[in-house]
Parts: sequence; structure tokens; C-alpha cells
Amino acid sequence: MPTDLHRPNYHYLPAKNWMNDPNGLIHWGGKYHLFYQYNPDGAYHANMHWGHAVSTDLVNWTELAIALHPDPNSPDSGGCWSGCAIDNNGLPTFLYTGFVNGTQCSCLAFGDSDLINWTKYPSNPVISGPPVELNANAFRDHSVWREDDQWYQVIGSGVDGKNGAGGMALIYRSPDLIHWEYVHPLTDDSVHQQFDLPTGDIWECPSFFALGDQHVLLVSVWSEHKLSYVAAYIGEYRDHRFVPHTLKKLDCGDQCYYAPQTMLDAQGRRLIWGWLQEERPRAAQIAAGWSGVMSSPRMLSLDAAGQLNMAPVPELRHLRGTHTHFDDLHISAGQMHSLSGVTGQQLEIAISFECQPNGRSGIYVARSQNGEEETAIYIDWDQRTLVVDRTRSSVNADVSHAQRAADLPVDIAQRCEVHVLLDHSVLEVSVNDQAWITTRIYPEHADSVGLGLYSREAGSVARRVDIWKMCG
Ligand code: DQQ
Repeated sequence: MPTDLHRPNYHYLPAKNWMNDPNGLIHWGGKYHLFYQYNPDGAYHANMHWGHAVSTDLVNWTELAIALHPDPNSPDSGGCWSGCAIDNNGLPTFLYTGFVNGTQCSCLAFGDSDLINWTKYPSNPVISGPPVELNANAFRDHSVWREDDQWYQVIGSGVDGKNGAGGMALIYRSPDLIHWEYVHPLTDDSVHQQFDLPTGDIWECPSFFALGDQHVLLVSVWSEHKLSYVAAYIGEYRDHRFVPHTLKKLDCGDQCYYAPQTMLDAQGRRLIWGWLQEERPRAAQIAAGWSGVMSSPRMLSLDAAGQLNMAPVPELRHLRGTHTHFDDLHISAGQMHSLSGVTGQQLEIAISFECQPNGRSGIYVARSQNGEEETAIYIDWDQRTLVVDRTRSSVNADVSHAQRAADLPVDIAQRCEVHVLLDHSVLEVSVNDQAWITTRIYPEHADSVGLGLYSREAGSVARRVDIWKMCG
């Protein structure tokens, strides 16, 4: 029995201390390299280094030595903030944000062939700050690509101007990754009014890439007014301008799923990881000795309707252990089906619900025997939403109990495949790979390991239920 009930086992996190954004994702020499924001001094955000982990299969990770650390009297003396990895004609290269005394600049570092030892470019920074005329409130985080025999990147920023207020991504161009010329903002100001989601004060961690015949811009929207979520824009990219026609929240867990970064692997898959932030007080994180965990690796694609889908990578199946299967479970309104006593804190669950006109179909996870603690995941057929209700997820009043909801995909009337990854305090829920809620739960009772299918207001039918205990 683990002593720490909340520490995830099959999601990546370093052995101890603080971790936040995924950085420098790259498939290099047949291995997946995951770098990340890391504080070696404790489980709190300060003094950012780049931690490093490696995997050959996306599910088993080995933590390696720290890759980047702040250097005194240098442009990154206050921290090596987020950035990306580039295959620079065979020379592994990081482009990252140097932070010092509140200013943010762009820096380079070069790696050896195993990506273990990194040497900073002696003339850092390569960009000392944003164009003065923009009056930008931030200048950090990088997404690089090759176009027309040049390097291009977007840097996250934001402006306070009367008309164009909100997050912004700035395009730069370079022949050699060292000399950079500012081009213009990636999008025009209309993105701030065009859609009904707020665009925040700053766009952090932009990730810009082609997907199918479209382009996707992911930005982590941040504002002083406690707003944070990942915006996923889809649109057309032409003449270095991106014109989005669609915007959605990538994951409706809001601040819990933040600062994702993507990479192409050797199979041409666009893989994505996000930082799963804790949702319990700072003191509890420090006492635990760890804070932050990576999401499971997911794959991005566009479906036939041009909507952005996110699916768990098939490699996660390698973690599947004991399997339990049920066919055609009929759950009457107000009843609960105990699933023959299957229990666990490390589970994958796949449920195919029969679609219905009203009521609620759901599953409790992390349920204590007396029902005092339980987390409800349900489809609200009237509202057409996926809901994760954490109201009773923990008897600890200090952890987040906020409910999360995601609009359901338009084809929900035809199929409803609910997928759940539970790993102690990590809960990742999706429907048809189209709607996602990633969140954190901190049950206190050691017996909060129960499951139960339930139904409200109308009966429900689960055509298939598969549950695997997950190794890790
Ligand atoms: N985290 C980094 C920044 C980035 C933020 C600092 C997003 O570069 O904007 O740790 O979580």
C-alpha cells in the first residue's frame, strides 16, 4: 500500500520537487525526450531549470540529469523558462526564455548527440526583448518551424492597447536561429472579439503547426483575473498570417491542463503533453515533496468535420493489467451498479453508453465504502455536457471541489464512448476523443477505490464496459 495516496504512478513526474510546463519535446535517435520546467530545490515554482526524461515507448520514462540551469550574471540568472527543441541540421538546439529581474529574452543552447550535456550560446540573448512599439506585457515561450529556407518562430505575448487588448503571438524570422527579425503578430486583433471565449492578458506557450490541410495554434491563456485555459484555434495560414475560423478549449479542466507542447514523432503523429497542475494548497504540495505531473501522451488529429480531436496514444495499452468486461448493463434511474466490486486507484475505464434523450448516465470513481467520498463523471443528456463533479471527491475542504463541464460533440446522438484514466490524484476523462476534462482529486480515505455505474432521472444502458488495472 503506497503511503502517498495522491502520487501518480503511470503518469510521468520526477522523483521529487516541482515540475511544470513540458519543454523541448523531441523524438531524437529513436527516443522520446521530454524536458520540463523543474525546481531542484523544492515543490514550489522558483529558480526554473530544465529537467529531462527519456522513453523508447511513451509509457516507461527514465529521469536523467538536469539539462539546463540558470547561470549567475547571465540573461537567464532568474530562470530558464519554457522553450522548444530544434533539429538544427543535426545539432540539437534549445530556444528558451531567459528570465532575469522581470525581463524575458530569447536564448539558445546546444546539445550533445545524446541530448545530455547542453552548452549555452555565449552571446545570449539572441532576442533581448519585444519590439518597443508594441508595449507588450510578456515575451516568452517559443514554437519554431522551417519555412522558405528560413527559421520562423512565434513567441507568446500580450498587449494592453484599447482595441487590440489581449494575448498575442509574435512572429520572428531568422536565417540561422541567431539573428532574428520581427515580422508582425501572427493573428490580427479580431481574434479578441471573434469568438466567445476570453483571450486573457497573455498568451503563454504558443504551439503552432500544420494539421491535415489546416493550421492549429494552441495558446495557454492567462490573465490576472484567475483565468487560465488552453485555447485551440484552427484556421488558415497564408503569407505569415493565421486566420482562425474555430476556437475551442482544448481541455475543459481549465488550469489543471496547461502549457501543453506538441511534437511530431517518426510516425508523423502530432503528440501532445500538458502540465497537470496541482489543485491543493501550496503547503500540501511542499509537504508531499512533489508538485505537478505530465498528462498522458495524446495524439491530435482533425476529424471528418474538421474538428480537433485528441486521443490517448495506443502505447498506453501496454500498461493494461487485469481486465474486467461487462456487456449490456441496464441501470435503472436512481440505482447504482457496483461493477462486481472492481476497485482501484490506477485504472483505465472505457464505457459505451447507449445514447438517450434525457437524464444522466454516469460512473463514480474513487468512491469510499460508506460513500462519503466519490467523484462523479456523467453525461448530462439534457444539457449535452460531460461533467466531472468533485463536490464529494475529498473530505479535505482545502482541495479544489469545483465542478468541470465540457460541451459534448455534435455526433453524441450516434455514439457516446466515455474514456477515463485514473491515476491516484490524476483524472483524465474524454468522450469520443472530442471533449476532454482533466482534473485532480485528493480523496483522504484509503478505501476510496470503489466504482459504480449510476443513472439519474431516466434509466441508462451501458452496451460495453471495460476496466483495466494499470501497471506503473
Ligand atoms: N511557465 C514558464 C513560462 C511560461 C509559464 C515559467 C507557463 O515560460 O509562460 O515556469 O506555465
